[in-house]
Amino acid sequence: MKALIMVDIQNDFCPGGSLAVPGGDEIIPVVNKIQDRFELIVATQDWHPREHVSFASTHGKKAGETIETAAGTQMLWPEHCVQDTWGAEFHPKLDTAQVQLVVKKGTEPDIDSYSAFFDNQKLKSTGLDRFLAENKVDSVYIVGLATDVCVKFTALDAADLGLVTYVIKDACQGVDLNPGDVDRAYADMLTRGIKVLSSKELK
Ligand code: VGL
Ligand code: ZN
Repeated sequence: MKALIMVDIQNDFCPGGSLAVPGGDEIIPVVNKIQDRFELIVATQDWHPREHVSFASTHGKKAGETIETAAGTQMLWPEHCVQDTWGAEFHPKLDTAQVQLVVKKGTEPDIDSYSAFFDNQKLKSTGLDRFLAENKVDSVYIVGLATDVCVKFTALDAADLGLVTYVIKDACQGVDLNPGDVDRAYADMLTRGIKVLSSKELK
């Protein structure tokens, strides 16, 4: 069975949001269009408590600065995807009617979670691995925001879990905080055996 994983297609990652990915909303028609090729659809939400460790404001620092944590170097971001706020909601144009599981991640105050599977220290699972196993999913198709952050880490963990992993390039958009981050993300993914394809190549 193959599953579609829609990563963090939330208001804060789209134009008008606090951590807007340029053109983030432009992937939504593509994502909506391909949904009918999948029997199982999962969506993730970045879902942070106030004063989350990943927020620059929590540390009196500026976005783009870093701090050291138990999970390694933590990039600091503007406040985003705060639980139960508009910014954390799915983008209103995203079709969520067929979503069978919503995975909320980054919910612990002191640890960030870029991947849909595990926190950045790999201490806790979100339960997505078990859900996919229970549903006999052997391949996953990943789309969403942002290519060089949560899409990448979700894809790398999926591949590590032994799932055949695809990333649909025209259904992802990156932050590119440092120019070249998106290209490097695709290079890392390809090196790990992840397949990158266009939505037009979907069967
Ligand atoms: C993300 C930065 C911080 C993402 C989440 O969804 O790619 N990026 N939190
Ligand atoms: Zn976040």
